[in-house]
Amino acid sequence: MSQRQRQRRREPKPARFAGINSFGWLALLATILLFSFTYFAMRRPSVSSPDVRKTETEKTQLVESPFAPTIPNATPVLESSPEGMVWIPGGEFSMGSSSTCESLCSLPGVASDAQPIHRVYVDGFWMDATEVTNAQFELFVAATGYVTVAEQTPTQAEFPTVPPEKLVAGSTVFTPTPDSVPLDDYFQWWSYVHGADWRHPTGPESNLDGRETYPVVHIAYEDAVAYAKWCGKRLPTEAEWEFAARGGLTGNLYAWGNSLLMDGKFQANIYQGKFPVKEADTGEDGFRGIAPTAQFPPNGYGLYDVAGNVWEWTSDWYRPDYYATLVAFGDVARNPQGPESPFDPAEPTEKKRVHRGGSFLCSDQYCTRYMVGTRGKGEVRTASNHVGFRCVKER
Ligand SMILES: [Ca+2]
Ligand SMILES: [Ca+2]
Repeated sequence: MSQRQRQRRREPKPARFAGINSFGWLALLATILLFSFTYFAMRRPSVSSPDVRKTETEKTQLVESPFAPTIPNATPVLESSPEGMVWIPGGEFSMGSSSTCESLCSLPGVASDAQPIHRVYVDGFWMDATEVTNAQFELFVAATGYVTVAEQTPTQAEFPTVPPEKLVAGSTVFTPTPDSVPLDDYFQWWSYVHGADWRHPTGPESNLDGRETYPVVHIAYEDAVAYAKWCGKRLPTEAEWEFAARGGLTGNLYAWGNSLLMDGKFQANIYQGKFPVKEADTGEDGFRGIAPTAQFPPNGYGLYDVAGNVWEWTSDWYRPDYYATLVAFGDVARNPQGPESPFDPAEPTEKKRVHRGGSFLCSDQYCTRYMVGTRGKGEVRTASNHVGFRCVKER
């Protein structure tokens, strides 16, 4: 190879590019840009459409969610609220729970009575901001001399098969077990205690000292109705209760959102630890057992303890198929009052009304019915130390 040949190899080879002038460069650049734009436009959806910005999971949830938005009434409140009550505007909402968690109360299909999700309208009303307290119930009893069901001696007519010596006044009290037990039989941790009543929440040796602001318990349905009537109030329907408990939000698992904890903190008095073992409630939420009212943040309407602390009576008879009945009628159910008569297939002879909200004994281990759309039930003359109530008042 000659010196000239070697020199030519080291020199650049401009000949292959020499024909591209500045116009050519621009054209090439434009082609690259056009190709890139077309390529990415085909791969990525336009950001101008909110729907396609959702992830696939979010889109699935949107399609599958049976909850349509809550539409509160816009009617302003002109008057101030009665003492201790807050205004619930009423409106249209989707009612029920889509939870398919079979561990609810360890009973298969127990959440299915809160389905299908259905559309409901309720008028506005005032609601007690808290569960009715011992101090409030004391005022009622002092004024009227009222005697609760738990304080009355049961009659042989009411309980024909019970031996006469066992017909004693009392109520049902949570009695923790010494050791772990299968969670399929609640008789293991509930006892009928002679002398248990609202003044003696855990039995005759207990009292209300220092418990003025605790929710009143051992209240049968007729006791709650009597108190409400004396106050010029009434019990909420189940639909009113759920509309209020949702606090204006749509389709959430809990009254405050979709996470049990908010900023790492519990939002309700429920149960942590091994249920129902003695001294196993760790009180991680701040309370072992029942708590005074209003110890956790209120929901969007200013209601305290709509989840947990004590179950609350509503005025609806209980039937597991009631929501399906409403759906069959079609359209929006307006101010539903519950079924005409009660029926619980699990205990067909007992007359039960709906309980809502769960209690200090509910946990993810046993009973997660502090979830806002789920339902409870109770025989109307049966009281216990984890069931109370709150009232509503019409405008
Ligand atoms: Ca607790
Ligand atoms: Ca409650």
